Amino acid sequence: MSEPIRVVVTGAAGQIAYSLIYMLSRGEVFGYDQPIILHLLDIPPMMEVLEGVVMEITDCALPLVVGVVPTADLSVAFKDVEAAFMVGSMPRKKGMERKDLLSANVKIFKEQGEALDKYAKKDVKVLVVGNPANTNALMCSKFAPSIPKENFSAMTRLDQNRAQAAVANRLGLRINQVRNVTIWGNHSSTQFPDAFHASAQINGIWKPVAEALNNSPWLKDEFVTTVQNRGAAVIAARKMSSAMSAAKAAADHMKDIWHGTAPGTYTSMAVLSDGSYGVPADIMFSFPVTIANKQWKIVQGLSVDDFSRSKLDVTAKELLEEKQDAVALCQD
Ligand code: NAX
Repeated sequence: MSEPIRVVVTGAAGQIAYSLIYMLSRGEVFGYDQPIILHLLDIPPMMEVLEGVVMEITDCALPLVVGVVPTADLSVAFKDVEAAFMVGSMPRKKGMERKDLLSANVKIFKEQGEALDKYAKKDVKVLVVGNPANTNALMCSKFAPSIPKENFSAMTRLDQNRAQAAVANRLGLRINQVRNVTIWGNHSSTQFPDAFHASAQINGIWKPVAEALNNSPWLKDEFVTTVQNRGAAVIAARKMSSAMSAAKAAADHMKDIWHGTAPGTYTSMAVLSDGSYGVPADIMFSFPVTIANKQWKIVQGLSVDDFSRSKLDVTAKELLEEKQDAVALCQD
């Protein structure tokens, strides 16, 4: 067996973490022969709840979990971690303006970025889940200057999984008979779910999804809005936000970072824009990426027609505004 790695989950007493911790502990992300030491961070009022989570981890009798460190102390939580799932954040409360939410979260991600910088391994891979995820990831990386910016990403994998499932459902296929559906931009309702470069396996042959759907207008309207609003639909039905599917997506995202993407496939994640596809640089924008040796590369050369261009521009504009607000809040 290899040496254990230290993995931190923030917001560890919350509902996404409750599913995620189990997936990590089973070996689904880092490998079925990779022992882990779980660092579980939450805020002081949640320590009793977190103690209950620790009891359950113990009672699961999981052979890969060789240590559990519950804490509210950032210096303990981030010490020597090689992977960080940044799930904890301030939820939007009644009467809260978008700016109030951003303000609370910028403060959290500034402090946690500084702690990562100080205590984590320099090759730590940081996945931000807590909303507003893209901008939180940007701010987190800015306050961790000694860690490569490429090591930070934000999660749009849940949106991608939703989009892939919607296409598979429409075509009556299994989930793994659809590939390369992309989410562009922000993890918000301005995101652009794009199936124009996706393929579907029909009778054993891979063909473009648009062709399989006879260029149905569905791809430009209902598909896009359904994926954009899926989170709200889950809340309306469950009276709570997506948790099991969000945890699965976080596991998928980090698994791809750790083990790479399969040949011929790519995945979506929000990473620091380098200006590809005319997207402004220095925002965390979701792109299609391939991953090898724990390094991502933005997939180049996909065609962007006028329809897609306008969608990319809308979501980029929102991210630029979020960034401006976040930067201003840090100077206050
Ligand atoms: P919960 O409210 O169940 O859990 C959040 C946990 O974070 C709580 O235990 C809370 O005490 C903790 N927390 C708050 N401030 C903290 C801090 N400063 N340090 C450490 N922990 C802190 O929320 P949950 O449903 O688990 O969702 C967590 C976050 O994921 C939310 O911001 C949510 O909006 C976001 N999501 C992001 C998604 C994405 O695709 N990027 C999808 C799912 C989810 O909506």
